[in-house]
Amino acid sequence: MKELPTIQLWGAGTTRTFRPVWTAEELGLDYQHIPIGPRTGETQTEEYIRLNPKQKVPCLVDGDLVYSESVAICRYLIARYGDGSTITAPESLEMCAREDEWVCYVYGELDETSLYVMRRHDALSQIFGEAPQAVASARTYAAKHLALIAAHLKNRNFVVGDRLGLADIILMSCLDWAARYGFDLQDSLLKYKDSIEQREAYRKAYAINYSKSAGG
Ligand SMILES: N[C@@H](CCC(=O)N[C@@H](CS)C(=O)NCC(=O)O)C(=O)O
Repeated sequence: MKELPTIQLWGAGTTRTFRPVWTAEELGLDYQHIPIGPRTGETQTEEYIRLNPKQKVPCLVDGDLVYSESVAICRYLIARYGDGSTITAPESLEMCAREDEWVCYVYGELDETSLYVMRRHDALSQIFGEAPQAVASARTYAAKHLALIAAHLKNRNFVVGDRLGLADIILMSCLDWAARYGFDLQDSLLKYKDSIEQREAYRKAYAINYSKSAGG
């Protein structure tokens, strides 16, 4: 009987679960995908709570190692399995700091502060409460930061350096999310998005992750 891969990726259907799946596809990893969704009860089983007491997706299991948090999972996979041929970790301290700067910025300002606030207080308002003012203000806030990112991406193919990296995984997943929320993306963002969408690993991961349900 064929042995199961030692890497398990738990979670499907959301922007956050897309990131590890895409990273694993870029790295050409052999992994088992367990497509549980948030708010379905699937994160509340005893087995899953043992892995991730936060009861959130995504979660990675690699042998004895277990990590939650989409950024941490992707960073781990790239550092452990990247061979420099597809997605790469920066080589110098300075470039690592530059990558962190972009990852923290995009994750903090676009994901958590804007898009997820919109999701919590609109589509998920039955859980988190209706807050139209917060949703409108998060939209304006996201638009401001999308404009700054658009300026950075003029004449660039990737967020940092000249290869796909963690910052691209986080940004592209947020741009998909922003597009679903009807943001008018600037030309440089559209060009960047179009070019990333040509990647086979991106397309495969998109099909795997979003065959369940789309969300934040
Ligand atoms: N900061 C976490 C966020 C994880 C998260 O909030 N996941 C959502 C789905 S996108 C979830 O599992 N929600 C279920 C819940 O909050 O009960 C990450 O980036 O992985």
